[in-house]
Amino acid sequence: MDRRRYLVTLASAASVGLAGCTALGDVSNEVFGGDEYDIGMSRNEFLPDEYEINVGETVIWKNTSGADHTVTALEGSIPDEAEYFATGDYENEQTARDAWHAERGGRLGTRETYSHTFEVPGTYEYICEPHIYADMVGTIIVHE
Ligand SMILES: [Cu+2]
Repeated sequence: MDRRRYLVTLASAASVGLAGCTALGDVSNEVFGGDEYDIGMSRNEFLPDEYEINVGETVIWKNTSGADHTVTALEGSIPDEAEYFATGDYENEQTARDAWHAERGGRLGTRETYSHTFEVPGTYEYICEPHIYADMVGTIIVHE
């Protein structure tokens, strides 16, 4: 818990510091290097594929492979009250999935990260749109 809060704070501070400094995009790897993420993405798996947190915590995904991935929540498999989430910040699942096929929208490239804060308890299922055929799916369980 303490480690997570510290990292999230650190990450926010770093992105503020890097605003307008995109030529140094690689600097973000220093912040998220090593084990400073929660869920890695291999060639076609979320690692771990099941992850548990408490309400209000933030999950950080990192693409630890050479392939492009997405994090795309399954609208019918998240709590009713929950905010929809997907890389690219699309409003709903259909838009997110269509965007990937149209223009690789929501693409998370190698070493890029994505984070989402979970405010509603329950079970959330999500997929990687480009690798759903390989069963690249994940579950987040959020406890009260
Ligand atoms: Cu994938």
